[in-house]
Amino acid sequence: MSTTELPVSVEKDDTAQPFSKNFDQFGNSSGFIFDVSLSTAIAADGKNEERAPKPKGPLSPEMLDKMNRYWRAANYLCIGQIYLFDNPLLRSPLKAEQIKPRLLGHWGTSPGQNFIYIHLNRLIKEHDADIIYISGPGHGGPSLNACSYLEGSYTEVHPEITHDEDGLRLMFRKFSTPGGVPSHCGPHVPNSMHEGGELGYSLVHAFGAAFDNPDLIVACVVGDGESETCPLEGSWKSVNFVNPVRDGAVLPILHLNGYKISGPTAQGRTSDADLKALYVGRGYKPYFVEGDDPEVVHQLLAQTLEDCYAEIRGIQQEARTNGFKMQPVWPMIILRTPKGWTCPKEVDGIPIEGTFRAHQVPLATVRENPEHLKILEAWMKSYKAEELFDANGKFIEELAALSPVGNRRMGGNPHVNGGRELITLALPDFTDYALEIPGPGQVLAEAPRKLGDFFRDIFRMNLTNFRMFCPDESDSNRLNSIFEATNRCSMAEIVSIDDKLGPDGRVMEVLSEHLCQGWLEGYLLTGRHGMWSSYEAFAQVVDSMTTQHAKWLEQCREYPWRRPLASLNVLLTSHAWRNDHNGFSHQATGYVDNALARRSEVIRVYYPPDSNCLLSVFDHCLRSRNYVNVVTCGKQPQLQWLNMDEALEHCSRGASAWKFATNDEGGEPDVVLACAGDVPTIETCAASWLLQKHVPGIKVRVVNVVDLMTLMFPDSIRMGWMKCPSTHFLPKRRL
Ligand SMILES: Cc1ncc(C[n+]2csc(CCOP(=O)(O)OP(=O)(O)O)c2C)c(N)n1
Ligand SMILES: [Mg+2]
Repeated sequence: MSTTELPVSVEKDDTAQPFSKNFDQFGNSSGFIFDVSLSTAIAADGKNEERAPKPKGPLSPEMLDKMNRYWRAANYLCIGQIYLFDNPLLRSPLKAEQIKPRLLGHWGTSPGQNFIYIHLNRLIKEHDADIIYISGPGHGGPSLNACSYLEGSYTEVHPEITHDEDGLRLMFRKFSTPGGVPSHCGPHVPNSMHEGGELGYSLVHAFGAAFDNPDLIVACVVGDGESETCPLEGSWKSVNFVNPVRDGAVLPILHLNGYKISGPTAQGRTSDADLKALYVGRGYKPYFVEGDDPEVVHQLLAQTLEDCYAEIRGIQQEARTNGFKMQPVWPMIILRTPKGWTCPKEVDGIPIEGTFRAHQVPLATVRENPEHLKILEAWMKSYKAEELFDANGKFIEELAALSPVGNRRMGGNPHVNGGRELITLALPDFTDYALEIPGPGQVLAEAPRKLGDFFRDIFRMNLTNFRMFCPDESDSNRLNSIFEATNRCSMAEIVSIDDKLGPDGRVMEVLSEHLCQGWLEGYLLTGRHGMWSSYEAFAQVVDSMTTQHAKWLEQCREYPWRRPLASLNVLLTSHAWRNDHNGFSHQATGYVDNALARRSEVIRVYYPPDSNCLLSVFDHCLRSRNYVNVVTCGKQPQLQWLNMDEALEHCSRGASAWKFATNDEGGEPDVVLACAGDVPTIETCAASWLLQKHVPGIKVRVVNVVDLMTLMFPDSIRMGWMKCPSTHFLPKRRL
C-alpha cells in the first residue's frame, strides 16, 4: 500500500503544540535530555515518560520508523563531519585524539534541513516528482553533504568518498579542511545549485530556476535569520511573476528554528496569526508545521507536503487546461522546529538544543574536556549508527531504498547542474543589424537601438529559454524593439493604459536590482540564457551578488562534472560619463571596479564604443560560457565610428589602433592616446584631431580598447592571474 492510501487524520492546529509556545514556556527547563527514539522521551532521572498521544498521518508505522532512522543517519553524519577525525562509526570508545583539532561547521540548521530533505525524498518517490532543493541557510553544508551521500549522488562525483567506513572517515576529514570541501554548500556538493555563504538569495534563485521549467518544483528552505535580509524580504513578490501555464512552482519552506547566530529572529517571535496575515498578504497560503516531537512532526510534514503538492499540481492543471485566468495563491510551509534539534538539551547547566547556542558547534571543547568528550560520545551514540550502517560501514539497504533514484535524486537532478540542460541559444546573424555609416564620426545614433532589434529576434527564435531582466528601464535603455516580440511579464490585472504587459511576457521588469540579478542567476544556473540591463550606478546595488556568482563559477572549474553554464550578461547604460536627466547620484563606476577584483577566468569587461561594436560584443557574450560579462555602453545619441566589418575586426582583437584618428603611418608615434568607452572615445578622437591641428608634425596614435582583458598578457588570462594594473603592461604586440 502506498503511504498516501493510508487513512489521514491530521488536525494540524490541535495535535501539535506550537513549538514556539513549547519552547518559550518550557523549552529547556523541561528536564528532558536528547532523545531520538520515536515514542518515548527520557526524563532526566532516566525513566521513560509517555508523551501526548501521537497524531495519525499519511505515514504507516513502518514508513515513519524508516524515515526517522534515515534522519538519524543524516544527523549522525553531520555531527561526524563537524567533530570526527577518526573512528567514524564509534566502533571503539571515542578518544580525544580522534576529535578534529579545530571544530568547524554549523550543526544548528542541519537536523531541520535533513528532516525536510528526507520528506522531499518521500514526496519525489511517491509522485515521481521533479523536485530540487535550495538551501537558504547554506551554512548547513554538513546537511547537504550528508543527504547527497546517503542518496548516492555525492559518491558519484567524489568517488573517493566510498560507501564504507573508509569513505565515511575521509568524508568527515575532508569537511571544512584545507584541500577538502567547504563548510557551506557550494559547487562541490551535487544537490546544491547555489553558493550558500551569503544569506538572502535562496528564494530569488528558486524563482529564477522555476521560470520556464513547467514540471519543476523548487523546494526552497528559507532561514528565519536569512528572511531578515532585504533581498530575501524582497523576493517574496516573485510570486507575482510566476505563470502557472509555462512556469514551474516554488515551494518556500520558512524554517523558523527561532534563532540566528546569537539572538532570536524577528519571525521566530512573531505569532502564527501575524505570520499568516503577512504571507497571505504576500500572495501565499501558509501551512504551519510545528513541534519538537519527531513522530508528530514527521506526520505533520508528510501530510502538509502532500497537500502542497496536490495544490501546486491542481493550480497548474487548471491553468494548463483552461488557460491563465489570474494569479493563483501558491502554498508555502512555515516549519517551527528546535534549532539543533536532537542535540544535548543542556551542557554544564546551559541550554543548548532549541537555542542560538546550537548554531555552530554545540560542544566546543571536547578535545580538552573529558566530560564534554563523554557527552559528545553519548550524543552520537544516541543515533545508534550500528543500526544504520552495516559491518562495512555501508548505509543499510532498507533505508537507502527510501531515496529516489537516478535523475530524480535531488543531487542527480540535471536542473541543479544546469549545464547538463543547456540548449545552445539560436542566434540571428548580428551583422544583419548593422548600422550603416558613411564614415567615422558622420552619424549620431543611440547604440542600444540596434541591439534591441537583435534581442527582439532572439526572443522570436528562443521561445522558452531566453529572458531579459531589468529594473523597469528597457524603454529608457533604448531596447524598445523587444516589445515587438514579447511583453513585460505580469500576472496582475491588465488595464487599458498598460503598455506591453501580460502573463506571457518574457521581459522581467521589476524595480529591484536584487531580483533582476537573482532571477537571472537562478535561470542561468538551471541551464538557460539571458541578460539584464541596468543604469551603471545602480548595478552596484548587487555588487555582492555578482561576486558570489563569480565565485561559484570560479569554483565550478575545479569540478569538471559541473557542466558549463551560459554567461551572466550585464548591460550598463546611463553611465557615469553622461547623465543628461540625472545628477550626481547617477554617477558611480563601482560595479566594474568590483567585477575586476575577481579572476579574469570568470570576469570579462567590455566597453564597446559604438553601435556596431555593441552588437559584436553582445553576440560574443551570448555565445560564451561561464563568465560574468559586463558591457558598458551609453544610450544617448553619440558619434558612430566603425562599419560592421571594421567593428568585427576591432572587437575580435579586443583593442586596435584607429587609422582614421592616427597619423603615425606605421612609424614610431610621439604620443599614444588610449581610450575605452564611448564618451572617452569621442574625447580622444577630438584630442587627436586638436593635436594634429595645433602641433605641426606631431605623430599621434589613437588606440581604442573594447575588451579590457586585452590589456593583460594572454598567459595571465589563461592562468587566471588577478588583474592588477601595476604588474601588467600593454602586450608587446603591435596595436
Ligand atoms: C548576508 C549575510 N550576513 C551575515 C551572515 C553571517 N551569518 C551566518 S549564519 C547567520 C545566521 C543565520 O540564521 P538563520 O538564517 O536563521 O539560519 P539557521 O542557522 O538558524 O538555520 C548569520 C548572521 C551571512 N552568512 N550572510
Ligand atoms: Mg534560524
